[in-house]
Amino acid sequence: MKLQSPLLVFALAFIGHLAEAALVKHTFHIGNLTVTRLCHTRAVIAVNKQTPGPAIEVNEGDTLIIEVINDTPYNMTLHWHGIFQRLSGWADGANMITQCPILPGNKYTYKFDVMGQEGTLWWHAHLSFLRETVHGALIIRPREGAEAYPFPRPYKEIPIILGEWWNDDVMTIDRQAFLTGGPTRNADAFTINGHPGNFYNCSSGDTYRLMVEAGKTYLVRIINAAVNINSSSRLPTTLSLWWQSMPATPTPTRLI
Ligand SMILES: *[C@@H]1O[C@H](CO)[C@@H](O)[C@H](O)[C@H]1NC(C)=O
Ligand SMILES: *[C@@H]1O[C@H](CO)[C@@H](O)[C@H](O)[C@H]1NC(C)=O
Ligand SMILES: *[C@@H]1O[C@H](CO)[C@@H](O)[C@H](O)[C@H]1NC(C)=O
Ligand SMILES: *[C@@H]1O[C@H](CO)[C@@H](O)[C@H](O)[C@H]1NC(C)=O
Ligand SMILES: [Cu+2]
Repeated sequence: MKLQSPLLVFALAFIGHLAEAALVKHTFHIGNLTVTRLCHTRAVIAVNKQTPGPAIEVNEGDTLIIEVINDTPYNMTLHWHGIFQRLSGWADGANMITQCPILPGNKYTYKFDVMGQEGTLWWHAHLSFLRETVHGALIIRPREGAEAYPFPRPYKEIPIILGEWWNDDVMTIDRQAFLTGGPTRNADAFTINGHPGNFYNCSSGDTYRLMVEAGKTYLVRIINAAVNINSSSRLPTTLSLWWQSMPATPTPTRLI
């Protein structure tokens, strides 16, 4: 499934290579988005008014260019989780480690080549708890595209992003934890593609639903974007509940 058409600026023909390496360009406007979950309405920080944010899709060998416009009152960086950043360490997005933050009202362009890796990666904000809602999939297909998968091409590809939701402003919660020296309180809900599911108070009907066609093969790319390690340890339960009525073939994955 094409999640969001990236703007292909132009393709560079690589002499001696079968496939062409493309330049994939995105513009990420980061700002407020009003969201209601568990009967609580609050402003979250989101990319292009979406949470999860836009999925980035590239082929191995492509060059990614992401222009980030920070329309939030917070310092911002974006980290490309799992990207090797060969010869582009400065584009890694680790706040105050590989770069100074993008100040409120400013912009910054990340540019790096995606080399020597394929699979399901993701991107997220790398400052305080902003990654609660500032995250999205980064899908790397083989250089020759989906036709080159080592298995029959699936009918559709679906990213599933596991995350968390707090009823109150996460930046305030994180700040209070910092000031008191205590831990940040646990999330009020786990989410699947931004939705908490039926089992919390006041979440009835707010579920991510994937409609499937019988007899077709779906490639589900699962990303754990949960903020707290403690919460993450409980995620497998969430997942197994969700899949309980589906026959699925497990595929080995590597932790990155
Ligand atoms: C974004 O949301 C915060 C918190 O509700 C609010 O203080 C701020 O004014 C909003 N900013 C914009 C540009 O709407
Ligand atoms: C934003 O980052 C700058 C360093 O580049 C720092 O001086 C400033 O205190 C930061 N602002 C906040 C709100 O953390
Ligand atoms: C739902 O609310 C009730 C009453 O406030 C509380 O006892 C219960 O723990 C809540 N359940 C969840 C899953 O938050
Ligand atoms: C997180 O988990 C560890 C180990 O299980 C525990 O010691 C700690 O208290 C937990 N922290 C929170 C905030 O729940
Ligand atoms: Cu990361």
